[in-house]
Amino acid sequence: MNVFAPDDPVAVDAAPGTARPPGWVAAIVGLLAAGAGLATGELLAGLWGRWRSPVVTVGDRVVDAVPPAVKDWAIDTFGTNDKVVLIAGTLLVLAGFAVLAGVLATRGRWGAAFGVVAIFAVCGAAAALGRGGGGAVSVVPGLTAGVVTAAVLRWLARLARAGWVPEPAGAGDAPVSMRALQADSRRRFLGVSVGVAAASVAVAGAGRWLQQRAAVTVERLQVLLPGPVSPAPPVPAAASVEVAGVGPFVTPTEDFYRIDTALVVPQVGAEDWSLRVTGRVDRPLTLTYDQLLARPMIERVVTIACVSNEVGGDLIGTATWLGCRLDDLLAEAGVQPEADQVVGVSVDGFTAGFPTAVLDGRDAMVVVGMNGEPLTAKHGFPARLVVPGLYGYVSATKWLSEIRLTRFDEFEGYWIPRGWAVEGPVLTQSRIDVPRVGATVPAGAPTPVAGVAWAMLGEVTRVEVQVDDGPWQDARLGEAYSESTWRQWSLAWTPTPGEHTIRVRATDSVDGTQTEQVTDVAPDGARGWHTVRVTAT
Ligand SMILES: Nc1nc2c(c(=O)[nH]1)N[C@H]1C(S)=C(S)[C@@H](COP(=O)(O)O)O[C@H]1N2
Ligand SMILES: [Mo]
Repeated sequence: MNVFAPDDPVAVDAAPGTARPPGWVAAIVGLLAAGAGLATGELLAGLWGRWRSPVVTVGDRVVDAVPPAVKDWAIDTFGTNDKVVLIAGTLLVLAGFAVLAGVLATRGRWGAAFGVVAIFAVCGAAAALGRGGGGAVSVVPGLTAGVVTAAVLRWLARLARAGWVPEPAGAGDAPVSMRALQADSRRRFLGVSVGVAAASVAVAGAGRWLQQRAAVTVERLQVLLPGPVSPAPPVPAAASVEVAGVGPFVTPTEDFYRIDTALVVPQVGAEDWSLRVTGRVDRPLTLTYDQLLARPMIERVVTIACVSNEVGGDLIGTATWLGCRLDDLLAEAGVQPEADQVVGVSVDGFTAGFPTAVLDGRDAMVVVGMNGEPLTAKHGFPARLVVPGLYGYVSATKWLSEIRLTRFDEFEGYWIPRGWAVEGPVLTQSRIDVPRVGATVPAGAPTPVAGVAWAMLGEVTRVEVQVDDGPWQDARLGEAYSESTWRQWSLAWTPTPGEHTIRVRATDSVDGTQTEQVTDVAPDGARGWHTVRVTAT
């Protein structure tokens, strides 16, 4: 029985269980096979806009599925790197199963090995379905990755099995020729492994490069935004308190906070994009990007905020938005009387809904421009919603593909079943930007205390500052711009030497003064006074 012939691995297969490549060989086999499959997935994702990387689609599903507590922990621990950590975590789990498939395959347990691969291929394919609007074709990268993985797994495992055949009893007597053959097989296995690894890296690299090239960066630079029929009133110089450390009144786009569930920024080309108005409307509408740009545009300076913004946090920003009025668009579609919710649907599957009653004349917009330029991909190119007064999670859908008129008793937006409040009006807050937490300030000299405050129902009428247990002092307010924007404030303070605690609280025209107790951000936004401790020397 010629089970040792390296050129005839089938002979080895005929005797399952005889070949026992060591663990590290099995691991290499599994990992390289999985790597080759994933690389193919990346390549396909780069070849056609409708296909997405299986790693990213699975990662997206993981993001959707992790319990809110784990997600909060990830954001707390890793900050905005939480996404990188999730991708790494997804890959690590995958690596574990790849090794398992390698062990099974190198032991000739082909059925079990391919079963493991099939489970992953099906997961990858299923994850792509119904997300990103790619339809049935979106399963192709996941399934192809599975087929490539299985093929490479079989190829490498057979080579490995030919290279590590147990020597017969009395190993010392093994014929020299047999040893030479085995050594030869092992060299071949290692050579092929290196080749597969190099090819995978090259293919994955090409795929990533193609995906980048398809990015909308170039396309959005070619967009010529129309001018507004109703421009934003200019921001008066006095809206800014001109204190170093307090940002500009209008936040530059590159400094604007970014929050979304997308693992990689969706690259949505304007060419094959359209916006549909659907659901409980008399006349469903479809608008191409050009048709959207052809509508009368308004320009408004509006502050938007995230419900996850802790007291003192920076998940808030103000931009000059350009877009068409949402109420006009919905009037054209004819909202049916029983509809009580407007839902924005993103190309990436995210949804956010708010009451139709919110459209009370405020400047809710389908936005195409931010700070004088087409939206960046990060902030929702080609179009997003902005609704003054509401937290982003219920209103500010980026990469908008559909506006669906529905009812609260028939549809819940993305974050609602995950424990967040159904309605998300922005709560009144104030923040100390200078001095920074833990700063050292000169004792005996005037030093500015300054920051921002916002009240989206009504306006900020007063901001007060308290140092240690002293009296509450009125801060000087920057000029008010509108009810939908924050207000800057400042106060000159001459500290005595030692440690000090500074607090701030705002008063708005509707709800009065902010409550003192600091609360968690869930389920409807943080309350409480922002406090910083500093040292004067
Ligand atoms: N498609 C999509 N749109 C989204 C989100 C998202 O996860 N996906 N997050 C929302 C949330 S929670 C916020 S606070 C705002 C943030 O908008 P920005 O990233 O432009 O600041 O986007 C909203 N729009
Ligand atoms: Mo948010």
